[in-house]
Formats: sequence, structure tokens, C-alpha cells
Amino acid sequence: MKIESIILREVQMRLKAPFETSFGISDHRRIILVEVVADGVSGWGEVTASETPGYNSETTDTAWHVISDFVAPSLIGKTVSAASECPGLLAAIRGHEMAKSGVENALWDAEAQITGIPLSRLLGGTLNEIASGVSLGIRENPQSLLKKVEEELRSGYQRIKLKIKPGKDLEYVAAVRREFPNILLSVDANSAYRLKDAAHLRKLDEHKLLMIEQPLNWDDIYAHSRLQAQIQTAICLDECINNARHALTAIELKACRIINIKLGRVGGHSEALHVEQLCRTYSIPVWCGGMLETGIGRAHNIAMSTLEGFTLPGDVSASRRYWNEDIIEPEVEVTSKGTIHVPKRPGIGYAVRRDRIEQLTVRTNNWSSQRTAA
Ligand code: OSB
Ligand code: MG
Repeated sequence: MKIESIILREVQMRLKAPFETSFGISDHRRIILVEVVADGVSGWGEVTASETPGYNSETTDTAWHVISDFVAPSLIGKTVSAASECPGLLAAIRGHEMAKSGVENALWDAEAQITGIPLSRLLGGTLNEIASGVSLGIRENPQSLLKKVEEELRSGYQRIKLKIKPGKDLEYVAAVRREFPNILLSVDANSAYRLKDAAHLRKLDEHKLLMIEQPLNWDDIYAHSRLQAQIQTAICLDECINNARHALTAIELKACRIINIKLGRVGGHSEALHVEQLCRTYSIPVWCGGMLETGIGRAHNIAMSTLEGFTLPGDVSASRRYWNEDIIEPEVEVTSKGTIHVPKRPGIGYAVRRDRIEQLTVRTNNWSSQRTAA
């Protein structure tokens, strides 16, 4: 495959409702879409960086800079035999996994289209439908959270995850557990606690949670290993895991019993495959996390979730939960059983709505192999 052109677009989209996590409230998204043209075929990827450096250190603007000044110039005009060669070509760029992931994943979509197979199959996935769960932002009070949980369960979702932070935790979890004694329930703190809060976090044990996601510092695997030894609830690491080396460290240190794989956070499909394989070797269940993606990022998440190691419902939900109108066709839909059908068409398997993207675009940048050669 020859990488003939790379086109960056920043789109701005309003979320249907504000989404509150322990690090802030998001009501609109500034998202970088990446189009990579290889052998005449357009592949699409999405950069999952947030607007602020509250989840990890990347932002929409750092990703724009790193792709524009380093990633795109490293790839334009190159010929590769597979998208899996991408990380090798970008090895000199430290960190900035989300920036690299948006570009690498676009190349995976192009490769699957050129090969004429669904991206899920190119990755080695086998499932025809994946299990879907929801992530619920922090609410004003437990009553309004209960109403939301009930609504999502009625839609069929198989697992409910509650965002928590100090002061908005035990009371909320207890209320949901009392009302729904048997559902798969988990919580996500996005690094809002410290090791000295261990006794407080231990009070979650009685609620039979599937997991507590990333309770401690975003980059502190060691502290999580100390906490896991003091609580029964399984810790799931999200922010801490940027690659398979981090996953191995976490597993060996017993810092978690579950890992959330996000394509952006680990740098793209190639590294996600390594993390999945490692976790399978160690019998650590994995699931696919979400970053309030458009349909393009969602489609990549669906393809990855078809791999054998993804044994828990992910945060991959219907387009309509976040958007009035998505940028793919058809939109991602969830069945009454809480599953998503994996598309059978080549590539990501959804049509990209160029007209709508055009309307939403606020800036672009592009490279073509001719320009580099000149
Ligand atoms: O930690 O999983 C997270 C959204 C933004 C930043 C971090 C996280 C989340 C979510 C949303 O939980 C999951 C989704 O996209 O549905
Ligand atoms: Mg998380």
C-alpha cells in the first residue's frame, strides 16, 4: 500500500447532554478525523483526545500539532505491506498515542477495504455481535441517576457503569444496587482517589461490583497494586495502560484483575492486539473503553471488540446516546438484547457521510505524496 495522501479535519459536535466525570464536564467535542488515501482507497480514523488534558496528557490541539509536524511527514509517500508496520515507522515519536492511533487506524480501514474484508476479520476477530454496556456521567442526585439507569436497562444494555468521585460515590452506588440487585454494575473514578482512601473504597465491596476502574493516579501502577491487596472489588486499569509493557507490569504487580483497552490510549490497533494477546495469556479479561467517539471511532471499537479476549461488555453504545446525528451511515444501533451487530462490509463497514463532515469541519490540513516529492 502506498500512502498517497493524509487529510486532517477538525470537526466540532455538540453532545446531546453534558457528560460529567471526576475531571470535568464535557458538552461539546472537538474531534480530529483522519483520512488516509492508500492505493486510491480512503480509510478513516478518529483521534480520541479530549479538549483538555484531564483524562490523559493529550488534547485535540496537541494531537493536531503532533500529527501535522511529525506523524504525517513520517508516513506520507511511504509504501507499507500492512497497517501493522505503522508503529515501526512512528517509533521515534514518544507518547502521543492518541495522535498516532487516529492515523494508524485509518490505514487499517484502508487495508481492510483493499483486501475486501471487514476490519474485524483483518484484526483476527470472530464475533458477529458484541456485548454493549453504558457509561453514565455523574448526576445531580441519586434519584436522577436511578431514572437514567432504568432507562438504559430498558434499552437492553448489558452492563451499567457509574462515574464516581469523592462525595458522589457510596450513596449513588448503594441506591442503584438496592433498586437493581442483580445487574452487572461497575464504577469508574478516573483517578479521583488516593491510596489513603483505601478504607473508604473498601466500602464498595459490599455492592458486588464487577470492577472499580482507575481509582488512583492516572500514571501510578504501583499504588493500584497496593490498593488491590486491600479491597475485594476487582480493579480495572484504564488511564495507566498505554501499551503491552504497562499491561505486563500491572499484571505482574497484581495492580488489576481486568484491563480496559482503548485504541487511542494504546496507540492504535497494532498495540491493542498486543495488549489483548498478553491479557489472554494471563487470563485477564479485557473490554473496550470509549471516549465519546463519533461513529468512526465507534466502528473501530466494534471491530476490535470481536477479538477473543474481549469477554466483558464494553463502553461501545449506540450513536444516538451521544449524537443527534452521527457522521456514519447507518448509525450504530443496539439490539434489545444489548448487542451490536458487527458489520460485514469491507473496512470499518459503515459509510462515512462526507457531506455532514464538511458542514462540521472547522479546519483542515493535508499532505500528498506529490507535494513531498516536489
Ligand atoms: O474513563 O472511560 C472513561 C469518557 C471520556 C473520558 C474517559 C472515559 C469516558 C467514558 C465514556 O467513560 C465512555 C463512552 O464513550 O461511552
Ligand atoms: Mg475509564
